Amino acid sequence: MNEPTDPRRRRFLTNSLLATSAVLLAGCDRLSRSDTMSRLFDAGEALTQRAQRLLASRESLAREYAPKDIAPTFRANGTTNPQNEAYRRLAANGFRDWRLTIDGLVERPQTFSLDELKAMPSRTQITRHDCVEGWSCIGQWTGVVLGDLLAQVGVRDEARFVVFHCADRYHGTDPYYESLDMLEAYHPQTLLAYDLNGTDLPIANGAPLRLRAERQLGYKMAKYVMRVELVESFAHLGRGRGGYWEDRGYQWWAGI
Ligand SMILES: Nc1nc2c(c(=O)[nH]1)N[C@H]1C(S)=C(S)[C@@H](COP(=O)(O)O)O[C@H]1N2
Ligand SMILES: [Mo]
Repeated sequence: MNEPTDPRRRRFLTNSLLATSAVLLAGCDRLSRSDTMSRLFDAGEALTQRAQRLLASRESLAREYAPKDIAPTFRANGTTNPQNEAYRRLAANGFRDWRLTIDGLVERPQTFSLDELKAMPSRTQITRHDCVEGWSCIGQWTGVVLGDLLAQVGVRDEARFVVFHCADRYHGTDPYYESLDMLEAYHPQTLLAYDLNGTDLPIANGAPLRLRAERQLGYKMAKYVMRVELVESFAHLGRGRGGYWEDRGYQWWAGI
């Protein structure tokens, strides 16, 4: 993983690593003082290894592909054309009046136009999208690194999750939303993408802005993102499970 440059991001990652090592070291210390507990010590060591492997895998990059691997058309799924009046008006005007809001547990709540997001440093990545329904598709995404945006608004220490509020109601039911923990939010491949395969993100794939969290299953990757909210808990949202599909029985943790 790239060395995080934003101090808040670096502090978060360092703290979570230190907290984990402190717990594990404390455990090892205690065990090593007793000579009758060497078998338990071995177990402790195995636990340390497993924890380190888990942490390492949470920091690892998703595989990136070559341009020749890009699918001719990126499949669309779920909502592909939001019907609500507000969204349709924004789309009819080429999203010139669209604004992304970032609020909740941040120091400086802010809105961004599409042009403002496009003027920020961007990242481009070719990755494979995996949907639980049993299909995959490789596409090239360009967008703002979510961690850069979070640095601009200043995340408060109480924030534990980033919630993505979307413009659509899935099949006219409840508003679509999703959430990530801070480690996933600060991952270098986690983007708010406005470009697919070198052109503006099509409406079918989430125009004007959608989440890419490349180590997660497809349903985490909120399309039609209107608002990013930093929260301590998602108990008050939807049915309290952290996402539209989570509220209907899917796992909140959708790592792949
Ligand atoms: N707002 C919103 N985001 C969404 C969905 C949706 O219906 N609405 N469907 C999810 C699912 S299940 C998948 S697989 C991907 C599909 O993204 P795609 O249409 O670009 O293939 O978007 C996810 N994000
Ligand atoms: Mo999906």
